[in-house]
Amino acid sequence: MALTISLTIWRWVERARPASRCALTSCKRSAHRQRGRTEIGDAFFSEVPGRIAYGGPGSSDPLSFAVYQPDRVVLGKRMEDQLRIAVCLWHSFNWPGSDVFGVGTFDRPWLTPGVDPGTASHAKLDAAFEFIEKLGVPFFAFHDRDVAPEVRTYAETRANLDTSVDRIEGHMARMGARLLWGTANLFGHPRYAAGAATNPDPEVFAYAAAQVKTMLEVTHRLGGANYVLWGGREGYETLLNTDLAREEAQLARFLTLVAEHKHRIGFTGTLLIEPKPQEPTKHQYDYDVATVVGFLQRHDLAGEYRLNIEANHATLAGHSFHHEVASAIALGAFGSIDVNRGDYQNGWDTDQFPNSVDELSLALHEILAAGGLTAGGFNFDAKLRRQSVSRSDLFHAHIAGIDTLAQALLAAADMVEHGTLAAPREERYAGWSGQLGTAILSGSVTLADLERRVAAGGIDPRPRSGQQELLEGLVNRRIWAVDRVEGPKDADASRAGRAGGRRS
Ligand code: XLS
Ligand code: CA
Ligand code: CA
Repeated sequence: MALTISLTIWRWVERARPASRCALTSCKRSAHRQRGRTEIGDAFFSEVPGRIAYGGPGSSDPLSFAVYQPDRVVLGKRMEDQLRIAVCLWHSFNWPGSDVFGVGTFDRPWLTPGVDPGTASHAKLDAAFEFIEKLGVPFFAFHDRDVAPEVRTYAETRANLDTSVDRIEGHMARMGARLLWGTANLFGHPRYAAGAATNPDPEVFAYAAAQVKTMLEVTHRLGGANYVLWGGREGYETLLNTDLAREEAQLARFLTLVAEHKHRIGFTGTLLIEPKPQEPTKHQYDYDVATVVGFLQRHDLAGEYRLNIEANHATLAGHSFHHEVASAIALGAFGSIDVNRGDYQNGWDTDQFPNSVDELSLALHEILAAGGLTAGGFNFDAKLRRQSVSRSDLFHAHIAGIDTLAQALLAAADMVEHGTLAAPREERYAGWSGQLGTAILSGSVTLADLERRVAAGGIDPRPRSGQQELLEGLVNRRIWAVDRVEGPKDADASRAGRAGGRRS
């Protein structure tokens, strides 16, 4: 019985191997190429025969984009370059669909216990890159353990990681995919139960340092645009056993070492910290944007790190996503986005795919108004619901999320072009450009000076409307007015597009 199961798995894994390993598959692949890249490989997602193309809002084909057009120019940049979309390898390929009450529900053969780790990791990577290529987005992101789960020794795990990175490099070269960010998993293994850098045991700090050094170098080797540090278990379960001052100093030391190593190896990507207020620990030190920026400034690290803001983490912190993005921009620390959503009813980190144009439009408006993304992107750190067990569900989730993002981009660009919020904001603060405002800000007046002016009767301010409802209405008008359609408008465009789908 056990033998039958492992043989079935082995056969599946063999089928999932890339074309270059099998003469027959190679022949099929070149035939596909000759047919205009209608079909990509024959591996895992065979239900989706080719690249997802733009079908327009009228298309009845759910495997087409209704809004996202990589080449459509929005505020002077291609949509693809404005959004810099990434697929994450952990939720989509390394999570079986388990929860605290039940086992995995998804069809992810490489996660089946007993499969040789190397073979499983290769099958996983091949499926992941097949997905990314068919979805047609430019970036991906991964943790070390997504592609090389821990085995018996550090050396063996490291060797497996190197083999996986070779394979990733091959896929990147083959299809032009790019790494938005790399990161190290410093939270899954039991050694990290009490944190990594903030652990009471310096040996755990050292182990975490080894992992980050390795992944920083891997990210550098793969040309990654950023490196992310999410404070996995950097926090506490109870203050009864916790020395807050020590743990803050340890975390600062760790982040300083990381920044030093970045410069030592010549990595030019951006170091990003990802705030989250709780989960898995009761209290996480990187609570929210303001907390992290304060920490960085206290330890003279503000010039080294920016922030990766996740929508669901913002809501867990009791903020809106809009607030966290606007705060990071205002504090000069904005870096990148993990795009997803939570559930307002339960307060968990549900990591659902985004579906609200209204919410994303406001965050995107802040980003565009500040000049748009540079090294950052929109990483789909989002996961399917456990009942979404079809392979095609992963496509439907990403397509719907990407279209939401694209529609929000159009609305945000429209607001920037119309000065919908910039003009009223400027008018609201106009007094600060006048004689009194500039005198206060330049430090040329004292409290006593100001009191004298008020007492002399020269200053008698009247309340003015904040115009909130007016602005809410104006924002909605821009969201409703935006033109989703450019280029082919009929439903058949999706099929035509798929037949000749280009990689952009
Ligand atoms: C978990 C975080 C994590 C980071 C990467 O809540 O979102 O997935 O993005 O380690
Ligand atoms: Ca995240
Ligand atoms: Ca999350």
